[in-house]
Amino acid sequence: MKLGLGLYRHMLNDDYYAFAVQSGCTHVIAHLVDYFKQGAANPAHNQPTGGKDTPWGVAGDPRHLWTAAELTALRRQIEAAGLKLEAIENLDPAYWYDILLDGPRRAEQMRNVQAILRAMGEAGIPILGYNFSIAGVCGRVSGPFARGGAESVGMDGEVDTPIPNGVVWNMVYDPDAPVGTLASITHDELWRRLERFLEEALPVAEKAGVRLAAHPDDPPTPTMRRQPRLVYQQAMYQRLIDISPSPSNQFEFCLGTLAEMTEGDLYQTVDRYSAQRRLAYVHFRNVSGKAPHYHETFIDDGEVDMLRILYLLHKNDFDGVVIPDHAPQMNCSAPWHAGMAHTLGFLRAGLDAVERGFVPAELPRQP
Ligand SMILES: [Mn+2]
Repeated sequence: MKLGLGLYRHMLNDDYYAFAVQSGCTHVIAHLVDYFKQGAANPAHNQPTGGKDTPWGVAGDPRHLWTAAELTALRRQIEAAGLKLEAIENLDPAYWYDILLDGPRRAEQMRNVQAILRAMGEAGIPILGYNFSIAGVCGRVSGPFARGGAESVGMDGEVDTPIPNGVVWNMVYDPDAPVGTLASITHDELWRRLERFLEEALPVAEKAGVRLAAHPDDPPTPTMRRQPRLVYQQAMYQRLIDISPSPSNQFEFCLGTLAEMTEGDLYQTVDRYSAQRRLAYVHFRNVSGKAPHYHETFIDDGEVDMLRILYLLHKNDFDGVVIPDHAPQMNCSAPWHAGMAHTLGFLRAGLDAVERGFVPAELPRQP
């Protein structure tokens, strides 16, 4: 297993690369979507939070797709700093909103996704993380929920406010959309849209040598803002993977999100999917509680035994990248860095432990 750091777009520079190397990382996961553009309730020194039903920010320029030249330059810049670029995390909603919404520009936007997959292959970037979601990551509140009053995010109940026209994936893709809200669709319709997306994207991804990695719904409630969620229980990941046996059909395996789900045994789930060799990379985050009442915690402080998770991944020969997902903000002049350094230190020690043969004392666990 390899240790990496996820960097938001405004963090893709030498200072953050040096911070990653200093923390023991060898890999970077890069976000190219600017989640923070014009976001009223979305400070850039934290994970994108937004408000409970206030979008993160404004999506990018649909006419400017990420090019092979830009992606190659990014990979070289990261390599010059002594790191490897493992994945691009998330598609800009501007590129694919009508794939999520089954709108009039769907065909054109599938060509966008295919062009990006080819560009990534050309640039030598092996994974594209995506989140097939209409509401996106929203419905959360921020507060001093983590140990010692550290600011973190969580949920304090279902969020049912409809999504305004022009918003999808919790970003504004059309600021001039007519007044009104998005009509609800069924779970079956959302799965149909995903299947169609994968049918058209996977052959291109496979040919380009790129793996598509699906993030589960965060937070994992059956519906969010009157729209269905796709993977909101641990067992539902199986349905996604059963859509296609393509080696490019993989998971962006988010432990925090999986732990927020109301059904399933997370240790069995990690064992099951890692044994199927479907994990592209893993988000490490701990939580307390279940959706829709949970909060994010420090990595060593939630309900999940993270050393046991590392043990299971190692047992199943997972050799991909693990990264901190989100961490609580620590009280100092660099709250994001401190939270990440704490998580990375924990993971570095945990990885060393399992590679040296550590087995959790409670295994096999007695009922
Ligand atoms: Mn995640």
